[in-house]
Amino acid sequence: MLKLPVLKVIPYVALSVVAFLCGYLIGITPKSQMRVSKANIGQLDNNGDGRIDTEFNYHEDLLTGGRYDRNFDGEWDYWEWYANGQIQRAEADNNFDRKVDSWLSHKHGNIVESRHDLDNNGKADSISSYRHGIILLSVGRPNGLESNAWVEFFREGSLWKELRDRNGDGLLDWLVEYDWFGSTVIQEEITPPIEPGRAIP
Ligand SMILES: [Ca+2]
Ligand SMILES: [Ca+2]
Ligand SMILES: [Ca+2]
Ligand SMILES: [Ca+2]
Repeated sequence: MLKLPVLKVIPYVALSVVAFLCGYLIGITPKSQMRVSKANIGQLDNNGDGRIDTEFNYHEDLLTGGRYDRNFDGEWDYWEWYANGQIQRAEADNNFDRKVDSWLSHKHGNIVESRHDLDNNGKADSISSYRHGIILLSVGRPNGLESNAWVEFFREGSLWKELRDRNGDGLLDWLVEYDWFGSTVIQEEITPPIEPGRAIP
């Protein structure tokens, strides 16, 4: 029969075991199948096709980078860079043509800016800004054009207003507004047309 002091210790031991297991799970749950090599590289085959499609890099237990093959075609299409364990920036090939078409910047773990190449020539055509990780504004400057060809406004992550330069004269001349369901509620000519710089808050 167990003596009293031993009985008193049992709940603490049980608690320690639970805490250890929780920590273990928190640390590795998403990477439970991961192979970690001596070179501090962790690799995963998420779809089980025998090809590595996710790779993490570590330095002294801190994540320094990652790359992903999201469509499982054997080509990396998303890259991330970390500092002090927090994501700093990422690049993506969103149409899977093996050319990067999106560049993302992060602060305190949240995305703050993204640039996108819409016509696939390697040059960004739009710049989006975010607050608390949620898109606020997107400005279109096709291939680095001096003036803005369009300005899009978002509320709670949904597009609600856009101003466009439809005739390419460098002035925004067309206004469209949407409701919460994405239906157009206003669509009209802006008269007189406005300088793109004035459209941005
Ligand atoms: Ca795979
Ligand atoms: Ca891929
Ligand atoms: Ca691409
Ligand atoms: Ca472009």
